[in-house]
Amino acid sequence: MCYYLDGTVNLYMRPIEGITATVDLDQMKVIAYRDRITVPVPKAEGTEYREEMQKPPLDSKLKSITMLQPDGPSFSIDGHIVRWANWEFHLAFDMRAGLVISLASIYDPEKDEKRRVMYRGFISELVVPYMDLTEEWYFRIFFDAGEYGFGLCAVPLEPLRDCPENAVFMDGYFSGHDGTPGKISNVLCIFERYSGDIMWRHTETEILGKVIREVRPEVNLVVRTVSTLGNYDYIVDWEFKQTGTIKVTVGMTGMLEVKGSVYTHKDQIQEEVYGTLVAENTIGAHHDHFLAFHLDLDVDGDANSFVKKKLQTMRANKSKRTSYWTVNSKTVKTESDARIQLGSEAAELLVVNPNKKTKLGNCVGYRLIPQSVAGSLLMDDDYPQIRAAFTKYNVWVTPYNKSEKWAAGLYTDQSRGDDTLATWSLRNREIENRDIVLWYTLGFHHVPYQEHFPIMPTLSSGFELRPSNFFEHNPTLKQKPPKQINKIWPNCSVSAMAE
Ligand SMILES: [Cu+2]
Repeated sequence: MCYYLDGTVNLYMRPIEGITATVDLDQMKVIAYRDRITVPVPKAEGTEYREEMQKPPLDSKLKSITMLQPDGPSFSIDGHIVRWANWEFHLAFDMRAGLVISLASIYDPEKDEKRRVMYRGFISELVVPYMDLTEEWYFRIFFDAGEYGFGLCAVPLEPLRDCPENAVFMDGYFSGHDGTPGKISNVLCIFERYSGDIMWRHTETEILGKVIREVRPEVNLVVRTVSTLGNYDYIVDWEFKQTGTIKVTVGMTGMLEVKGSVYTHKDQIQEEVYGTLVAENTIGAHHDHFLAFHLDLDVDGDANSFVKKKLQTMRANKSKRTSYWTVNSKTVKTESDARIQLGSEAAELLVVNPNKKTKLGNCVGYRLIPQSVAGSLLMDDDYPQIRAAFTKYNVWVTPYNKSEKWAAGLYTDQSRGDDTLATWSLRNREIENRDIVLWYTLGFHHVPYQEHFPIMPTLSSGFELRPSNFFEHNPTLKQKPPKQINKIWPNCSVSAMAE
């Protein structure tokens, strides 16, 4: 791919279309060169995104803002073990997966013990297939973890910008292709997030003569990493909540992959252009982002089962109502029944420990709450789909196997789709009451819009792993909320600030 750097640092917005160079990597030679079509290079004007390069006047309506923790953070880091509130987990950095969370356990005050939730969780693969069939574009299918290294492409985080004032940073190490150790400074940041949200609350107004109000503010612990893969930047947050929830959010920002075009107005377009005109001579190409999460949950031990609770509509007979819904719970026995395309039916998806029950007799579990149900729209016989077959389903469950880590195969670069999550799952192994891995494919269909030019505002999605009959009751009752900060500045009050 060729880009024109003149007049901008936003080279991705100035593609030189129509050129294909074929390089023999063994000989390190260009062995073929083709200049097929002539298309105007989009202009540099309007592609600048740096603050100092914007022409005045700049809008400065926002006043100062910060995050304060006068007593210091509430977490501690011991080597790579992080402890915060009721949580403990290990942080690692991997050149292929990026951030790896392992040995995540939560303290249960009722049992007075730490209970394992997740053995290991990481991004196994990230694929971005483009939907343009022309000669210079049809092959643009990027496996960002397997081909480029989601960790290798991680970038140093900038204090006060990428992470808030109260963040602590950690470096990442990897071995280069010749074995030389490499380092990425500040590759992870760890911070407590308080954004004014409510963990839970209630105002009781039904008791005559008094009002009872109880509000618990939400404070969470976030581990963040950012990987910049060419034009795109991925912000990955693993967030731990006192309620026992692990929330993962992936934010996408950076540059669209755009195509140079002869068109300057939508009315001129009479052919399939495989995208949206986002600026003059600039087409933002249709594409997807699919992230495969490897979630090796160990809910209270490693013998786990996958349970599908279908919500079924029932006809009511002897009632003034005609219908209701009820829950039909089924333990999934083998891999084939655990492949799920989300959105087609109402169901709760849980990983439970069938050998451990609450005092009330419910199996202890964690449930997957997906935010996105997007799955691949390509046909099964399309080459990108064969290689990225994990995108066909949003949810898969496999028995743990140490060689099954990378959803698009160990050797992704020249893969033909014979070593993927989909091919492993074809063995249809038993997954009941054993060490299992839950795979969630987080998908984004990306139809570009003009606001994504010249740099795209972050678009986020993700999932939650939420305790479900894991605790005997809401586990946060005895957790004291953080101290209110205005007490340390007696002269500063809300009303004074309002003036
Ligand atoms: Cu995109």
